[in-house]
Amino acid sequence: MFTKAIVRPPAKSLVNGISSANLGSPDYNLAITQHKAYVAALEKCGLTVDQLPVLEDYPDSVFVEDIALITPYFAVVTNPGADERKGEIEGIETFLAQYISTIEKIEAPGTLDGGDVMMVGDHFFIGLSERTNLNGAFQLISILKKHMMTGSTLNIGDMLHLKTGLAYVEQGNLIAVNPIAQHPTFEEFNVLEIPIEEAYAANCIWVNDKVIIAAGYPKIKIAIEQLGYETIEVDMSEYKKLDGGLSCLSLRF
Ligand code: CIR
Repeated sequence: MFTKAIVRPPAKSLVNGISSANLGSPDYNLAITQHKAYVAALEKCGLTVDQLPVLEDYPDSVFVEDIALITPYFAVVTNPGADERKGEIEGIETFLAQYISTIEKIEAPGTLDGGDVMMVGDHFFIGLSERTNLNGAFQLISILKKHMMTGSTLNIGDMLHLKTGLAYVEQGNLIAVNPIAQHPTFEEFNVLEIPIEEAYAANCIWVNDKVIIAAGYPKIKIAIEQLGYETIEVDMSEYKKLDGGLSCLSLRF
């Protein structure tokens, strides 16, 4: 069960965030409203939500998942793969030290974005992407080993991050889009394949037996409810414009 989450409210500079979505520029005021609703959804799942300071110099800093990983035993500050995002990690180590005493780091030339890391119990699947390189992945695997955990890598093709098209919602259930849904690594899971027109919603989050999903994707909502989970919908339209999904907006632990 999770008890806490960390988020970072969007900066006004959000409108200049990195994007390949071709959906136009996000509306800052609407992004703020949606962020508040996202925090409310986490609170509804029983989490206490702490906020990092807004970082005006970093348009993508709202996507806080990419700069750290938090496990029950230690945290990892990443070295984000996009040059324009590297400075987002400033101050994060001190902030995390209030919750957790062991903090590890991914160092250059290794790069790693938290969005490429999916935790399944004590095992971490690490997507190799334009943001996460082999060096960064191997650094994470040796950190995990030190703490009696394991990690493995997989290529994710042209997705931005591993979790762009994949979510583990506990009890052996994986939500996934093709081709990642068919990946042999995930053979042992109950894979719920998401139709391509709802691909964006594959990035959902399990929080204490509820699943928070992007609003407006009815097929995935029904499918997740059929697995036995209560769903909570939040509008993600402004973050979708920057290739950002639900998981990217928080660190949960
Ligand atoms: C970026 O390209 O870095 C942001 N515009 C989106 C990051 C989304 N983060 C995630 O999937 N974990």
